[in-house]
Amino acid sequence: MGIETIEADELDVESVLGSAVERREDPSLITGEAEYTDDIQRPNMAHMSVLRSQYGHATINGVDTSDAEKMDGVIGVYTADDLDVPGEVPTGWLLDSLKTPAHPLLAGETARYQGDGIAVAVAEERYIASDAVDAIDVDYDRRDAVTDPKEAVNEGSPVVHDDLDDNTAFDWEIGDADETDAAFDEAAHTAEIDLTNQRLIPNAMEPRATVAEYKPGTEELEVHMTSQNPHLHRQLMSGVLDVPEHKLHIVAPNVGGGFGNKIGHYPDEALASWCAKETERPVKWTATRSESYLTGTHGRDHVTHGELAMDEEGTITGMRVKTYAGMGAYLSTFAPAVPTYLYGTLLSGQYDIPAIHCNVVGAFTNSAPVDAYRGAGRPEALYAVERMITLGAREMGMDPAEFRRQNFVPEDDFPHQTPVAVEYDSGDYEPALDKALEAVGYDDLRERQEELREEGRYLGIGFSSYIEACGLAPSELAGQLGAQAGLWESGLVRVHPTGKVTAFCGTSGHGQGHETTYAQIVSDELGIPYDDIEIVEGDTDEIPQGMGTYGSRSAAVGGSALATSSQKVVEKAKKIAAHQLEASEDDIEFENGEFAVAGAPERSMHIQDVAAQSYLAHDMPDGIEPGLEETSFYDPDNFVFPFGTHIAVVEVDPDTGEIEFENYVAVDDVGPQINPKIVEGQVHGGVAQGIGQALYEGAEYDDNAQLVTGSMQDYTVPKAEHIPTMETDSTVTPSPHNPLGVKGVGEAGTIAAPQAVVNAVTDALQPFDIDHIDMPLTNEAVWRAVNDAPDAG
Ligand code: MCN
Repeated sequence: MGIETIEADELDVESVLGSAVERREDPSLITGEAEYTDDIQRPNMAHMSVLRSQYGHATINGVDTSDAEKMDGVIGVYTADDLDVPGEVPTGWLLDSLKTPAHPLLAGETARYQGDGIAVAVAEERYIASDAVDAIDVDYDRRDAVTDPKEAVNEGSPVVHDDLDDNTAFDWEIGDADETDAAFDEAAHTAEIDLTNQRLIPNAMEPRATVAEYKPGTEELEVHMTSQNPHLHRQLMSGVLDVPEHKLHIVAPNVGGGFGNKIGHYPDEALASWCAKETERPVKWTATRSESYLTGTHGRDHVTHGELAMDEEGTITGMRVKTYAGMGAYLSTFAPAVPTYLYGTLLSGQYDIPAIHCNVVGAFTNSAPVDAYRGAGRPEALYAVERMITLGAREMGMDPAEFRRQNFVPEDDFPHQTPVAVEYDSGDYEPALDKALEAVGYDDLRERQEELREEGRYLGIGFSSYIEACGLAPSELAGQLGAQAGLWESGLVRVHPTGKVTAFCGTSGHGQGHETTYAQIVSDELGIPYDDIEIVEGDTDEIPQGMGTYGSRSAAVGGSALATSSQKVVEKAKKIAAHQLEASEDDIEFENGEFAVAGAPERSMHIQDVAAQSYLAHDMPDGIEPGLEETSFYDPDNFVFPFGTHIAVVEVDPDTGEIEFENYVAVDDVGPQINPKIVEGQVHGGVAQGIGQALYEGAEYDDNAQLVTGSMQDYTVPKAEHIPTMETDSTVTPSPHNPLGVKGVGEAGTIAAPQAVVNAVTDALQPFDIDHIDMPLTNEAVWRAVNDAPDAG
């Protein structure tokens, strides 16, 4: 089933790019050999535990640590008063109207969400540290709390930050309000929807963890941590702890999944590092699963009203969107960018919409901070768009596939400028839709749907024609939009005297298979066998610089940095080869690693032999330095825009609310695929996460801001049995913005799937006149919708 893999020894340099070679990282990962942060042991290592607020909102009158301090094995107990560093966790993205209340490492006077850190204990053993935390006595005054983003900005709601007037974190808009209002004034038809994009809790297999070690002799702080972006963490932590960057060494060993949850700078890793310096002992902290639920950044949390305007023929003329986006109690690192620039700019979807206006109000709430979660803003946008499109088709009485086709950006209109700032660089949407229609056997399916309805059975077909913007870069644009960092990527390609290669990239994979795909890229560019190439990521001392792995940027930006460095290596090697072959550089041809004199192929030299000569350096061309390694900082001109159509086919039992998948087809266009097996795996995983949101997952806080879905017992993460067998296919429209033509795939499935499923379920329930059910579509939610429906009888 699926794409067949090939083994590395079957690869040759002619076809290495695009081959489904098996992932080279898997043997160590699946045999337990791979080292994760929590596996790290250091002599004399101590352990840290964090006391977390038990209340969602409370005044802290005092913290009594005396009992904890007296316990055997306790090395130190620290509160906000003990910290002697700037200690303010910064946000990494600014907006014009953004309020940036302080986010201290430890809460001093006010706890603003359940899980807010109040004190830490460092002890000889993990369980002693945990017991010490239990022995700390906090004098709290509980306060009213608010967790719903729309309610939070109402007058009279409890205010999360006393130094702010209200809970509005920002009020942001994009698009032209007047033009959009005019489109609605003139519309022949409109469709509208109220929807919630529920708060989600990311569930990486490995919880966050840190091992920090301070070396007093050199004043260096070495921090191993579960990071998606070690250099970015170094930059942020340097400010928080007042340690210069060159004295801060961050390493991300194997990281067991991130999904966006390990991008942000949290207090805990900095606290463990501070404790290591304070106690002059290596300090380990590993979050429990419950701590992960309480304090790891959550995703989504939108309340949205959306409207679509159409003319007589069903051509879309306008879209209006108002969204309230929960930020949680503090601004996490990328939080302000997620519901704004990663959301509003994608509202045009695959459609040619002349006027769009979107207003987003960000709200502080008494809940865990919200940040990027696989897709980050784009799943929220495409869910809103594709639900509106489905209702637009329904309003027009048109087939949902044909309504989409009629409104697609036409193939000859690329690059396409949308009314929400972004320019789609390339695209061709109909072939993906057609492939998906063919794969599900659409015409027959509609007939079968009719027949089954006669029998009282409810089949539904749900479309998601999605687009996404990823390959997060370019720096200039990011800077204009408020990013506090560049979004380029660095790649260093070092050809050793033996002709073997070590390539270093500033991205930091944590499950995506970079060691495999990057080696494929470098092998293809240099013509050096795949097995001779090693990839290194995740270490700030080894890699020149880096921005990390998120926003499906690694292939497009990191891969391009490595490709560019490899090309520079070939350029230099060509000069050396020409000199060795006593030919003019202009006469040298390069193919599959071999430099040959044009017209005299017997006069040739392999790049691996050139490498040996470059270090031997006895006979170098004038002006050429010895050695063979090159570095690039690659910064593209635009995002890349993958797209596709997913179709879910489900049967719904209206008596029980049960949903059963009959089929799931995913046709994705991510440009040329470096490794089709890895692409397929990313689509599978992404779709599984999207189905999780559609049917099962949802973080719930009660009125006191207590997280009632605080463990896997209460928060349903889908199991293998809940995920349908998927049929995947692709179209290939290369991006003009990078040397490989690639577009990201890491988030595509998660961006595409939720609306495919919800559209399928509401399609099945059309006979009951059900237009919308909020996710997650649990059996109960579906059963209730059917029972409350006008045509329930
Ligand atoms: N690839 C390819 N051909 C393409 C595009 C990509 O072969 N045309 C390959 C890449 O070389 C890479 C993989 O597919 O090996 C994913 O590439 P890309 O889309 O660039 O995404 P990133 O590597 O930057 O990964 C980030 C992305 C995000 S944002 C989330 S969230 C996510 C995801 O990847 N989290 C993951 N996939 C995950 N997979 C695992 N196992 N664990 C996570 O935490």
